[in-house]
Amino acid sequence: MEFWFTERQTRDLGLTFRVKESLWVERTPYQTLAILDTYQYGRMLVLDGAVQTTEADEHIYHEMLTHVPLLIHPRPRRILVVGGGDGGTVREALKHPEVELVELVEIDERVIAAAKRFLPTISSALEDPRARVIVGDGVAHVGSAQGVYDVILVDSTDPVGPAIALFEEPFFASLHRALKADGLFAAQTKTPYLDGALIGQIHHWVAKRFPVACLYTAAIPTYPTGLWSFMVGSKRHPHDRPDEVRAKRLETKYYTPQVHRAAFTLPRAVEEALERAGSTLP
Ligand code: AG3
Repeated sequence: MEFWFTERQTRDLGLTFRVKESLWVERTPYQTLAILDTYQYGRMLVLDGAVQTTEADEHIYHEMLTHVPLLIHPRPRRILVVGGGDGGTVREALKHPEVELVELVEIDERVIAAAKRFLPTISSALEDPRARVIVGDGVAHVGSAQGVYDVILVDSTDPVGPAIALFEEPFFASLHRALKADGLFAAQTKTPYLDGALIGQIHHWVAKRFPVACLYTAAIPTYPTGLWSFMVGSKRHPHDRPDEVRAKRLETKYYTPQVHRAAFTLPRAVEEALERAGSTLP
C-alpha cells in the first residue's frame, strides 16, 4: 500500500510526496498542523495543507532568508524573527558571532512544540542562550517596537489566516519604525511565477519607505513552482555588498557571496512586473 500527500498549491496545480509515515496531526487554535515523514525529502512540517519546511531542503530557504540580510548589515546584533516557530531561521542567525540576541515571535505555540519534538535538527537553536522565544502576535510585537532591531526576518506562512496582515502595507510601515536608523529587513514573498501582482505591490510599499528595496530569489524544490522570492528593505546598507570576510566563516550549503549577488538578478518578466506595479500604484 502506498500513501501520497499532495499540497494543492493552486486550484489547478499540486506537488505530491510519497509518505513513509504520518507522525503527527493536530488542529491548533490557528491551523491544522501535520508532520509527515516522506521518502524524498525526509520529515516535513505542513500547515493547513501547505509545506512549510522539509529536512532535505530547509537549508536553502533558511540560509537565504537569514544570511543575505545579516551579511548586508556590517554589525547585526539584535535580530527579530517574525513567525518561524520551527527554529530554522534562528539557527542560521545564531551562526553569526556578532549576533547578541535573536527574538522569535511565533503566534502558534504548537508549531514550536512539534518542531522541538519531530524536527530537532531544525529547532535545536531555540534552546540557545542567545535566543528568546515569545509566543505572541508578530504584527502587534513589531507595531509596538521603535528603533530597536538591526535586522528583522519575516519567516511567515503564505498570506492565509493569521499571516494575512504580514502582507499588507501597514506592516511594512511598522517594520520601518521598529528598525534602527541603519536597520534592514527580509521577508518571504511567495513565487514570482504565480504571485507577481502581490510581489509588485509589496515592492511598491517597501520602496516608498526604504531607499533600498530589492527582490531576490532562490530555487526551493518543495515550494510552489520551485522559484521562491524574498524582499529586502534597507535604510542604509546596499543589498549587493555582502561582507565576504564574515561569509567565509559561516558554514552553509547554499549561500555564498556569489549566490547572494546573483540572487538579485531577476528574469526580465519579473523585473517588468515590479516596474509596472511601481508606475500604477498610488
Ligand atoms: N515559510 C514559508 C513557506 C511558504 C510555503 N508555501 C507553500 N508551501 N505554499 C516557511 C517557514 C519555515 N521556517
